[in-house]
Amino acid sequence: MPKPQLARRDVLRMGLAATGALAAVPRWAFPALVQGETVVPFTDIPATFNPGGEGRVRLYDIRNIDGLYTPTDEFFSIAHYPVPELDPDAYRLQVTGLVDNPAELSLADIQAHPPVEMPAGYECSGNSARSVQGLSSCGLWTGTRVRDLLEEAGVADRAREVVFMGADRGEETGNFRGNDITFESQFARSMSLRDAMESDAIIAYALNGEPLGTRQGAPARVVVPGWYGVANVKWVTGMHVQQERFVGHFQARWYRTVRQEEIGGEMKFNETEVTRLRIKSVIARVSRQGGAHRILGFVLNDGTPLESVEVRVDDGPWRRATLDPANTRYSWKLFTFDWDGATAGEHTLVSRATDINGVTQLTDAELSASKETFLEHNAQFPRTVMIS
Ligand SMILES: Nc1nc2c(c(=O)[nH]1)N[C@H]1C(S)=C(S)[C@@H](COP(=O)(O)O)O[C@H]1N2
Ligand SMILES: [Mo]
Repeated sequence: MPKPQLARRDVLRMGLAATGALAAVPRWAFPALVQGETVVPFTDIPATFNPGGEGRVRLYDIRNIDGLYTPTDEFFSIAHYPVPELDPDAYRLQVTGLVDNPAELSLADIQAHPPVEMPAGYECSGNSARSVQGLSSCGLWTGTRVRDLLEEAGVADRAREVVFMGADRGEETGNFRGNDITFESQFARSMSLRDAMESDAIIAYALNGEPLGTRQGAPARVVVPGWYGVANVKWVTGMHVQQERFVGHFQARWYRTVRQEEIGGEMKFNETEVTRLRIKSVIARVSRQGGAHRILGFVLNDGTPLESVEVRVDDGPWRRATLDPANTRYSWKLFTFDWDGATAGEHTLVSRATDINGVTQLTDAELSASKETFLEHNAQFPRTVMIS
C-alpha cells in the first residue's frame, strides 16, 4: 500500500519540483538493460505502430520500460477533444450540487491538504494488440484525496453520485430513436459516492515528482487507482454531487462493454460501464545477455493481490514468473522470467496473470466468444520473437 502521507523530505521535494530544481525521481534499476544486454526483436509489431508524438493519442513503446515509472515525456495519453491550456493561477475546481459548502478551490487550496503520493498504473480500456498494448503506463502521482474534499464539502444524505468534469469540450452527434442530434459535450465521468469515498481516488497535481504537463491534465486531474484510464478525468474543473445516476456521453454510451455473463444461473448478454481494470498481463520485452534470455512484462489489475504470473514458451508448460518486490498495490506489477534453452528461430511467448480470487485471463478466442464490444480486451497476448 502506498503510504498515506508524504514524509517531510518528500514535501520538500515537491516544493523543489515546483521550482524545477528536482533531481530525477529514483527509479527501480532492475529491468533496465545492463551492459552487454541486447533486445531480442519481436516479429509481431505492426508496420503501422507509431509510438510517441504530440497527437491526441500517444502510444508508449513498452519495449522501453526501464523502471516502475514511465518517463513523463513518454507517458501514453488520450484526449477526446482539443487539449485545453489552463492558466494555473486562474484555475478553480468548483465543488457543487448536494453539498453544504459549495466551493471554488484554487490550486493552492487543493495543495494545502496533506499530499498523497501514489504509484498508479493504468491502461485505456481500448488498449489491445493493435497498439502493441501501448495505451498503458505507470506513474508516481501526487495529489489530494477526493474523500477529503468531499468530507469538507459536507455531502447531503441523499447524494449518491459524484461527477468529475473536464475543461475540454467538443461536438457530439448521436441518434436518438431515429432522430439525429448534435450537441456540445464536456468530457465528464462519474463514480458512485461510495466508490469515490472508498477508492483511493485523488485530485493529482504532480506526476513523477513534477507538476502535471498540459497533456497529463494540468494543472489538476483525477486519478482513481485500479480503474481504467477513462475514470481519470484530466483538466478537472468541476466536482458535482447529485442523487441521480449520471448518464453523460462518455459514461453511458462511449465506454460500455457488452458481454455474456452468468446471471441467475443463465448466460445472458449484459451491458456494463467501464470501471475497474480487468486483470491483464503483457510481455513487453525479451533481452539477451551472453547465452541467457530474459522476458520482462507487466500486470495491470484492480489492486487485488496476485496469486501468480505464468509464462509459456511455444507448447511448453506454464511456468511461474517472478514478481518484483518494488511493485505496489496499484502500480503496474513488473515481472521477469528467465527463459532457459532458447533455440534459434521464431518462438511464441505468452503470459497469464491470476489473482488471489482465481480471476485470470482468457485466451483471445475465449474472450472474443463472450464479448461483443472491443473495450476491456484483457485476453492473453501471445508475442512472437526471433532468436538468432
Ligand atoms: N478531460 C479529459 N479527461 C480524460 C480524457 C479526455 O479526453 N478528457 N480521456 C480519458 C481516457 S479515455 C484515458 S484512457 C485517460 C488517459 O490518461 P492519460 O492521457 O493521462 O494517459 O484519460 C482520461 N481522461
Ligand atoms: Mo481511454
